[in-house]
Amino acid sequence: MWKRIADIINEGGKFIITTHLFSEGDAIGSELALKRFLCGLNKDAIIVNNEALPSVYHCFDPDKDVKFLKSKGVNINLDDFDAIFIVDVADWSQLGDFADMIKASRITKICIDHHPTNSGFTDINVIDKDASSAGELIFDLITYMHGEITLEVATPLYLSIATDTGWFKFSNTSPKALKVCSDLIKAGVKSEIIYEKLYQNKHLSYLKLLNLTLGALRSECEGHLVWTKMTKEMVKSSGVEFVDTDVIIDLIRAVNEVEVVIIFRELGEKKTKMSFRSKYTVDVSKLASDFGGGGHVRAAGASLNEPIDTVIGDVISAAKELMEETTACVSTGSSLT
Ligand SMILES: [Mn+2]
Repeated sequence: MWKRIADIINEGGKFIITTHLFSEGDAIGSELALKRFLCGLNKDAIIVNNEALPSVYHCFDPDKDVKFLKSKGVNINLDDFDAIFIVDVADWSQLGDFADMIKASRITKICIDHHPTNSGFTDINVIDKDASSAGELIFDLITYMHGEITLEVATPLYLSIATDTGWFKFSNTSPKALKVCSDLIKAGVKSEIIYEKLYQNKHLSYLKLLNLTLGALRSECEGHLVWTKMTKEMVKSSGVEFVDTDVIIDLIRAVNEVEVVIIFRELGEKKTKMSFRSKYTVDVSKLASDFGGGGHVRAAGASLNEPIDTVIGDVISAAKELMEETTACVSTGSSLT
């Protein structure tokens, strides 16, 4: 699985790494770990994303290695590179404006991903839907190439695995994921500090946004489907800089009868992003795919170029239909054994 990629790394000298829009822990952790590994092999490697690094992740990137495609001074000619690594990305649409530029170039395109909806859209695809995270796959690549798991590589890899498993709560918390994290902690990773940097540094404005979002909560299917929206006005009036929807999703999912959670986020007059989560029965990746997105059975997302209120109507109808099909309106609960 890794041989072709290892050959390309060994034979090449200059690489570029990118990830999806709305980059989060797994995306950024995978990029940083891969870059640091490649630089350790005396290769040139740069990270270029569609958007600036969200401020909550700045502490993981003290050297400012994550570049923003459209910022001044970032002038990329893809033909100068031996290959591009596209990590944690399931589909071209997740790459925003960068997708057309990548598709138009002759650069060797390598995708390393774990989303089951990934159809293998690049030249070389390593897609392992059983991997907890893209970071776990980067760990595999490094160990395949007999690379050393230094602390500077281990920290972003831990960020990847811990965030994508919801801090070891979700069903992708596999023996392998825990084994890899055990190795990462042995390499010196400080789990509690990563947690603190990510989740315990919020501003009071965050509670204001939480209040507004919870105030807009709606439920359908006798409470099995719960959704809310986050408009630009809500974000602006609360004063939040970086919107972290995961905490809100977790709060809603804590309610016993909730099976599906949907958060609609207004990004522009005609741009809406959706996050889907489910607990036991509903495959939300199907729902996301119906609206041009993708993801996992229990966590998926999509973006549409339509106003938020139009999107809400369409998506909620589709969600209710899917829930009826999967008879999820009757909560099954789950068993420890
Ligand atoms: Mn991921």
